[in-house]
Parts: sequence; structure tokens; C-alpha cells
Amino acid sequence: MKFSLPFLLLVLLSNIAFSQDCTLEDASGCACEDESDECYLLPNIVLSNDIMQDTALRPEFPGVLRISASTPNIGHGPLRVIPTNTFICGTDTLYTPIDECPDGSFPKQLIKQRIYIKTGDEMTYEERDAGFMTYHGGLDHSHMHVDDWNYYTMRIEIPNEPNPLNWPIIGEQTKMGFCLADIDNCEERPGDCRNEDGTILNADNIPNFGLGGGNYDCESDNQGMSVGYTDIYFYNLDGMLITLPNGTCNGKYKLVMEVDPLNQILEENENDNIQMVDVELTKQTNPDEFSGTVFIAGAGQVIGCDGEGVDLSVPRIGSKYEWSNGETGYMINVTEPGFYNCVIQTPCGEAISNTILVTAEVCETECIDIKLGVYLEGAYEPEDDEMRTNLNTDRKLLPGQRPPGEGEPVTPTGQPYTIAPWNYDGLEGFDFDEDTYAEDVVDWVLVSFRDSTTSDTEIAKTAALLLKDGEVEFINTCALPLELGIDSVYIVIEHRNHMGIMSREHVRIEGEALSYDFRIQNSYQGPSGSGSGQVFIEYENEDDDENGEEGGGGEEQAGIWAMFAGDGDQAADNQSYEISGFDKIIWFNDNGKFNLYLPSDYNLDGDVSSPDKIFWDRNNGVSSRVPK
Ligand SMILES: [Ca+2]
Ligand SMILES: [Ca+2]
Ligand SMILES: [Ca+2]
Ligand SMILES: [Ca+2]
Ligand SMILES: [Zn+2]
Repeated sequence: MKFSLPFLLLVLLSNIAFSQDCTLEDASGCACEDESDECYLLPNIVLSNDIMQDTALRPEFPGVLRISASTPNIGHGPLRVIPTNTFICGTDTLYTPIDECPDGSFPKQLIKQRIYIKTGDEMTYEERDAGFMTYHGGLDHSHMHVDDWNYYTMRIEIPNEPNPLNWPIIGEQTKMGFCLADIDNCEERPGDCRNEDGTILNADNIPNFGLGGGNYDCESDNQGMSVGYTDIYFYNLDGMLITLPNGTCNGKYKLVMEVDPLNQILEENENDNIQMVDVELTKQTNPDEFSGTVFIAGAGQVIGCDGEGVDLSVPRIGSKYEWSNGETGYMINVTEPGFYNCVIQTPCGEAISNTILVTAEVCETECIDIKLGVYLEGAYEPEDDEMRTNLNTDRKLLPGQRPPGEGEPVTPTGQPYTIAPWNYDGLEGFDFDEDTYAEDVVDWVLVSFRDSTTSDTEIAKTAALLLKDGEVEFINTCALPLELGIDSVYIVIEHRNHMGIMSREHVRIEGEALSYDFRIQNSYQGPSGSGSGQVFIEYENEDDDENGEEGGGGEEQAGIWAMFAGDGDQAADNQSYEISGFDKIIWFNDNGKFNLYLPSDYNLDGDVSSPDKIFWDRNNGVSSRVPK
């Protein structure tokens, strides 16, 4: 068909007459999302799933997956960010332009989002705070980045969890800033821009296409994204990657990207900002080469006195992390000294970490000065008025010591109350060896302090050394810090094969000192006084010898008090401590074993033999009222 010239002219003229402009100066031709005549022309930022799908744009290497991201604006208005004169250095805010913070770092510069408003033909705008931009150096960038523009993670999909942001993360999460620019547009890159249904968007079906001008660039005062334009950062740019730790298992993961993760930009649709694709890793660890061993990062650190603790981490390669202290993150903060390890569930199977020791500085706290005296029956020798030290001095059987003779095993190191029923995991003595113990050390005792008589009121507990004269030597010299503000306590002393004891009364702390002597008085016998506290052992001094041990009628007995020997099985003691048939069984089973650190060695001479049974025979039926 042929048109006549006048007809064509008419068509052209009418087009010109009816086409209205949609620019930042003239809103007459701009469409509102709700098709009204007055509206905020908001941007809507999305992520291109097509680019994420493209394996050529996300090459994998051992230890790293490089990634590309395109963030089109498919809303009705441009995204425009305007720098302000508000700068942040650390916690300080400055209101004059600076290039550098006093400490040499780059300042954060507050930015505003400019939102255009159509009121009929008229275009105006409002501005609102929209986060920060920061200078990024390097050959790839050297410009201001809008902070936290994108968030990239590799994740293990959890089928029952609809929100991918709750899935476990593999490797290092990446928060990437962009300079916001009109790098390309939806017309030139079909597929980069799609709506939620997957429909390809271009100049024909994006209302207000080009609004903003299509000329935003990386200059800090000209950043933005016009309608229908996209900003693209390709995989070769610095920062466009996810680091995959050693031990990451080959296999299927989800690459999850989120644009505007902190929701600093106001958009038409805030719910279309996440995209994800399947990624099959092939250049990491093969399942059949997986060692199952990982190493804790952060070993060798010492907990300081600032209360901040130290951070430990294992490679982020799993869906589940179980630390020995019950924590469940791949990175944990540790404020207690002790041994730590972690078990990881990975797609290749279970991985177990090495075990590391975290120690703590001795911090200057003001502490209560504690002086305690106590004897152990069986070890106490009346003729010398002191306890034997055989376990330590000639047998070398205390924890950490090696008995003389070839091939004798070292007694496991550390205070002996880590096992049931005490389950006390203190580190006292963990670094002791045969030379650490002074000559007058008898054995370890477990000392605790209670606010009331019952164990649920326990304030503090510590393992300590018992010396032959009955004095207790504390390894932890700050068992009771002054800052606890305690004015009196019940004192409990336990021994691994002697019946535990408690002070008869609430002992007052006076002049920042706590002092109690179990040697010169009987211990707690319960509210009705019916329990066995300690055994009374008479002195055997030479003057009395000829008169016999009973002493003269009516004379005051002279002697010392000691913890009852023979309670080698305390796991069987429920309410309180008692010496019963269970304590005979363990002696019976061990009888004839020599040179060992055993609970059945009731007289602490290093052998399990008939002299030990004498104490059991004598004390069988003795029971305490100290609540366990
Ligand atoms: Ca959006
Ligand atoms: Ca947003
Ligand atoms: Ca017992
Ligand atoms: Ca013995
Ligand atoms: Zn950049």
C-alpha cells in the first residue's frame, strides 16, 4: 500500500502533538505505577538471574568461585544517590569534606536517595538518607562505592526452610559495594531485565524507559541508575568472588545474591531483591579424598583481661558445627580457658577438628586470702603429726608424674576431679610434671564455697594441693574474687577417696581473709547433728604412751580431726557421702595393684593392699549429712 504524502505528514504531526516528554524536568509523559497523575516515581532494583546462570560468568578455581552481578532498575523512577557533607570516621561524625580519616582510613560519606515526584506535568523531588558511600582504591575501582550494595553467599539448601537467607553458608560471605552507574540497559542486554514472572523487559514494556538520562557514571556526584538501565560488575573485578575454604566438598550448592540487603534504598518492590541459582562445585575437595580432619584457626591465643575473649573458627564447610562447649557457629568467641574442639557436618561427611588449649592471662583482681587446714585419715601419721607424701615423693604417682622404672606410664595430667561424680573441668595442674610438685604435697583436694548448706548455692570451686601439715595450697589464687561481694561462706572439702566435709557454720570473711581449720574441730554433721563429720585421731606423744591410748578417765582428749578414709566410690553416694559396701568392692577389685594412682588406695601409700582395707573395715557405715 502506498500512502499519500499529506497522510504521512498528518500521522507524524499527530504523533509529535500527542507524545509527551518524560524527563527529570518534565513529568507530563511519565507514567505512574498506579496509572494516576500524581505519584512517587520509585526505582525497583532487581538482580539478573540470567547472568547468575551463565557459567562463563562465574568461573570456579580451587578455593574460589568468581561471580558476576547485574542489578537492573525496572521501576518507574530512576535511582539517584546524592553525596552529602556528612562524613564518618569510626565513631566520629564530621561535617566538612575530608579525603582521609585521622587514622588514615577512608571515611564513610552519608548519601541521600533522591526520589522524583510527578504531580501532573510537574516534576519535583524529595531526598532521604540512604546509607553511605566509601572510596575504594585499586586499579579495578578507584571510585566511591555505595556500601553494601550486594550480598553474595554460597549455601547448602535446607528443603523445609523457605527463606534461603536462613540456609547454612559455605565459605566467605561477600558484601560488595558498587559505584552506581548506567553501565548498560535492558534493550541492549535482553534477559538481564525480567519481571517476577520471568517476562523479558525492554524499552517497549518498561514505562518511563530512560528516565534519568542514561548517563549516570562512577563520579561520586553523578551516581545512579536510570529507568531500564543496569549496573554490572563482572567476575574479573576485585571483590567479585566467594572464597571457599580448604575442605569444601565438591557438589551442589546454591549461589544466593541479594541486592540492597540492608534496605537502604526505597523501591517499588522490596520483595524481589533475592536471586539464586544452582552451582555445582567441581574444583574443590572430592568426596573420596575428604580427610575428615580440620584445624582450628586461632590456636595459641591467650584470653586477656579486657573481657573480650578470643575468637576460634573452623573452615566454613558444613551445615552444622558442634563445639565442645556447646556452641554451634563456625566461629565462636571464647572467654573461658580450656580445651576446645569442633565436629562439623559437611556434604562429604563428618569432619573433626584438632583439640586446642586456650589459656588466660592472670588478671589483676582483688581476691580473698584463703587459709584452710585439713587432714586425711590414712595419710595422717600420728607419730609424725603429719601426712605421708609417698604418692608424690617416692612413688611419683600424682597427676603428671612418671613413676621411676622403665616404661611406667605417666599418671594422666591435671587435677583428678574431672571425672564423675565431681565433673569439675578446671585446668589446675594441666601443665604439672614430676618436678612441679613441692616435696610436702600429699594429694589434690577439691574445695568449694557455698552460700548456704546445699550444693545449688555453690559460689566457686577449685582444685587445690594438700600439704603434709594439712595446709591447703591454692593453684588458683583467686578462688574467691572480692568483687563477688560475699561476707560469709560454707566451706566444702572433697577428696577422691575420703568422705567430703563442710564447715559447721557460715564462716565470716574478715579483713578480706577467710580462714578455717578442720584439723581442730569436727565438721558439719547435719541440722540434727546425726551425721558423721570427721574422725578424731588421738595424739600418740611419748608422754601418753605408757598410759595407753584411751587416756585417763575424765581427762580431755588431745588429738586432731581428719576426713574419713575409705570413700573410694563416691558415684554411688547419692544424698551425701557414705562409706558402704560399694567402697569395699573397688578395693576388692584393685587389691594387689601396686604403683598406681587409684581411688582404692585409702592410705595413699601407692599400693592397694590390706592396710587400705583396715580403714574400710573401721569406717564402713559412716555417713555424712553434707548435701551433695
Ligand atoms: Ca526490588
Ligand atoms: Ca530496598
Ligand atoms: Ca561411698
Ligand atoms: Ca595403700
Ligand atoms: Zn567499583
